[in-house]
Amino acid sequence: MNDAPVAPLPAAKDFKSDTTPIWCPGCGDYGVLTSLARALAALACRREEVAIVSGIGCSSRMPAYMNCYGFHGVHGRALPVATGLKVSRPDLTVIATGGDGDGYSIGGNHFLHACRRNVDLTYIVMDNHVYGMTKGQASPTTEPDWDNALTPGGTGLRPFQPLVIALASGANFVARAFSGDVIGTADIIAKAVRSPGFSFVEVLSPCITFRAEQRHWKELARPAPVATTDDPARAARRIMTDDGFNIGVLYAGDRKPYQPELRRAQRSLQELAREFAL
Ligand SMILES: Cc1ncc(C[n+]2csc(CCOP(=O)(O)OP(=O)(O)O)c2C)c(N)n1
Ligand code: SF4
Repeated sequence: MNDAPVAPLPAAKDFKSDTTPIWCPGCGDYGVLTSLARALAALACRREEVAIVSGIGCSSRMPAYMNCYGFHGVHGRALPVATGLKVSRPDLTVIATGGDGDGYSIGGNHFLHACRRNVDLTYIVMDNHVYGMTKGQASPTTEPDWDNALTPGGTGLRPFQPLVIALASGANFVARAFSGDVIGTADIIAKAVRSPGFSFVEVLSPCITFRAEQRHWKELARPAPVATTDDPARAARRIMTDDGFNIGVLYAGDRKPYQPELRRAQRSLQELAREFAL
């Protein structure tokens, strides 16, 4: 009989690392970090069972601030890495995190196909409608008339509709959250992780440095006045006609997640390393 003591489950604070975030004071991403830690504790996860995968950007620094497995990778490539990890280690809870630039510009193609594949992952995008890390360029979700030094007069381009695109591409769970509501966001993240298949959580997360006007999002964000639907067309219609500030789980479906049968590796790691040695 194994009498080894079972370690107590980690609390939310245990999911935060000792690394102090270098985000600007007041950045919305602090709230998302706290929500993510709360959600994992509420889900009774153990630190060694969770992996956070990201690309590049202020929001993509998330793995460094979490105390679990993490992979801070290449710009726009969080989802292919997370997908590969989940299909080869289905026992892990895999969460990809990043920003609107990372996920919808350079990573846009991967976003479509991750929704379509429906691997059992959660993807959290901290959307601030700007490239924060590279000092304020317009992103795919930037309003067309956002006038700044880099895009005088605004881009004039139609903004990307991430939630509708996720629905059309096959995501099995689609939600919108607001970083200023830490408890509500934690609840939505927990539901996303519990939901089988690809779960997409768009968190409105203000960049107070390059989009100071986003401080007003706290007055605009409110619970969606409608219940979660399992009809993607209805969810898409609602999202396309709301003002972008309805918060909650907007769609939850029942598509079977994609999980290929695990096979034994054909090559050893040493063999592969030898092949790539310079
Ligand atoms: C291949 C490549 N292209 C461009 C960059 C420069 N770059 C770094 S982060 C970033 C955009 C980040 O914006 P977003 O994902 O919205 O994150 P935020 O900083 O706003 O959280 C860009 C263009 C890069 N690191 N790698
Ligand atoms: S630049 Fe914007 S997104 Fe980046 S840390 Fe500062 S407030 Fe946050």
